[in-house]
Amino acid sequence: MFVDEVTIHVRAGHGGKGCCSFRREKYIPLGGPDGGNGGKGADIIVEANPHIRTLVDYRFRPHAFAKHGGHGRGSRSSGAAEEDIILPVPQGTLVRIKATGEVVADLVTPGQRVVVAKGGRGGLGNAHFVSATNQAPRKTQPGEEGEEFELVLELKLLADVGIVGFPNAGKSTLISTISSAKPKIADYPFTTLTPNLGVVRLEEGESFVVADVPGLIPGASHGAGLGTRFLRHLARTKLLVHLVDLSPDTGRDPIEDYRAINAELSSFGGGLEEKPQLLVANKADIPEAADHLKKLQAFAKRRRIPCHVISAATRQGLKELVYAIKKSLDAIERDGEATKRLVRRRPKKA
Ligand SMILES: Nc1nc2c(ncn2[C@@H]2O[C@H](COP(=O)(O)OP(=O)(O)OP(=O)(O)O)[C@@H](O)[C@H]2O)c(=O)[nH]1
Ligand SMILES: [Mg+2]
Repeated sequence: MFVDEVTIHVRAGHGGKGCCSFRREKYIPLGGPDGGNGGKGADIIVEANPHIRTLVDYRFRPHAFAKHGGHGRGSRSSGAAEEDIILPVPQGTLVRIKATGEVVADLVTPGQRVVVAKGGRGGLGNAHFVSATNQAPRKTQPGEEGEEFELVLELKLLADVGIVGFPNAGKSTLISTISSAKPKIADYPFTTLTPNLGVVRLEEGESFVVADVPGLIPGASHGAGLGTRFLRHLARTKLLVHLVDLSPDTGRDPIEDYRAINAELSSFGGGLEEKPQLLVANKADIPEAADHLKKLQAFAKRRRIPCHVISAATRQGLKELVYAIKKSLDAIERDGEATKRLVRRRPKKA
């Protein structure tokens, strides 16, 4: 099960109490105060773990309570400090405090960790309060309370490239042919219900990560189809591959499709409308698609948008597309200016 948002309740441990005690030993009169300090309460830590793919575990285990620190004891014994609790999450997880919305962590690199709830400090025992004027203090401190929060964990997948398009456009077919991903492919809309990631390897040992997200339809931003909730997984991508279905079976116009998807990206916002795009026409192997292809190419030429023509099924144009994607990613990495030349940003009115 793919879960990309959960609310969890975390409570760090309280610090242990400081102890009030006096040394009592035969032949040692006036042994003096010897109450130890309380131990520190355990922290709650969230850590990015590259072996975890979703937040599903927290759906079933939404609470994490860390142990309290031990109380101080006589003979200046400090209370035990308890072991911290580590909550593993997928890379790309954003941690927010539910009440305020404040982002406390964005865990991107493997092993990156952050203390989300601090354990309370242990209280001081009476031995600590000895002074020249008070040689037998009875004063102790209680332990501090551990922090407690409702946290929202939100996964935003890490991918370099996102594939967008109508259902059935061939997004999953494309990711399955260019990458290691093996998603379900079928001849009906909304085959893909959750995002898939695939690694595309180039000959030179270089690679990039592609995300296939569920298809969009007009009105998706208002909840039509599967809505746009999966688009958040494209927020971190550098480039979008906008896949247009050339097949006449759709009964739609590919130029209208292109506009409709862009309109949905714009209403979703979050910078998706600004992302560089590659326009890619799929299903060029279908002979009856020639008309649609011609129309789309003429449109792209007028707008001066490069249009790549492929067939994910017969692999026509895939090698060129992979290299075009790589070239664009390199350009985006190098500088924004080259980006503008190579991957023309979608004109405002397209
Ligand atoms: N003729 C032809 N059919 C294709 C091509 N690419 C995909 N298809 C077919 O189109 C149908 C839909 O393909 P998918 O890859 O599942 O499409 P999708 O965009 O992932 O669809 P959703 O997951 O529903 O959004 C399948 O029957 C594919 O076999 C292509 O290049 N040529
Ligand atoms: Mg699919």
